[in-house]
Amino acid sequence: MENHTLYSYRRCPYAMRARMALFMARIPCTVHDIDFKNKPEEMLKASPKGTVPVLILEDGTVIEESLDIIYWALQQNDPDGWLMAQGYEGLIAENDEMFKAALDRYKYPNRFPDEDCANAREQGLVFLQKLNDKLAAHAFLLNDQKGIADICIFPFIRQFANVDREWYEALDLKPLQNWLNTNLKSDLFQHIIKKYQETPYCLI
Ligand SMILES: N[C@@H](CCC(=O)N[C@@H](CS)C(=O)NCC(=O)O)C(=O)O
Repeated sequence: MENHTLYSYRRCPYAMRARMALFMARIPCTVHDIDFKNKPEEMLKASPKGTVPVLILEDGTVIEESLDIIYWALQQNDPDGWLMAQGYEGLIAENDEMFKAALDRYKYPNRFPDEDCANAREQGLVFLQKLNDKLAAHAFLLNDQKGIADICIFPFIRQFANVDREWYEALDLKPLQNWLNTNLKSDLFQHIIKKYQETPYCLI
């Protein structure tokens, strides 16, 4: 087992994007797939906020936000120059703030008993349309190459699409739907979404 430790959860979109960046950067680490109802004590000691992903480096440094893990990983090794791209920060922030809020209210309205969540799907759709406009002009979000914006955002679009597959498939957003399928079928995603019988496991 390797000495960098990642606390993760297979289906968490933040953990997915961190695993994709770590794999892209070929950083060996030992991945603990956690049980939310029984979070490991070592993880909570390192990062009391209790969310995944959390990366603990060999020297004890704790990186406890998915974007910080991604930036750290790509600073070590960025084979396709993802950090050189221009203009990804704003789009990722829009995903993580506005779109994620709409996704949660659409997917889990009973977690927001004091709010009217009836418009959440429409609010999310505005972001889908914005991405679709970009994807009508080039194959990936920033240009014709997959990059940091794509891996940071598509795990959330996947969740949104899966809430009501029939509704999503009927949308007139072909470039977006093709982009999501391409990302889901990619070797990168297939590798990080594999089910392991045992935890911890080695990501590389
Ligand atoms: N801002 C954090 C968000 C991470 C996050 O919210 N992860 C969720 C899972 S998708 C979590 O760990 N929730 C803790 C819980 O449900 O107890 C990041 O980017 O790493």
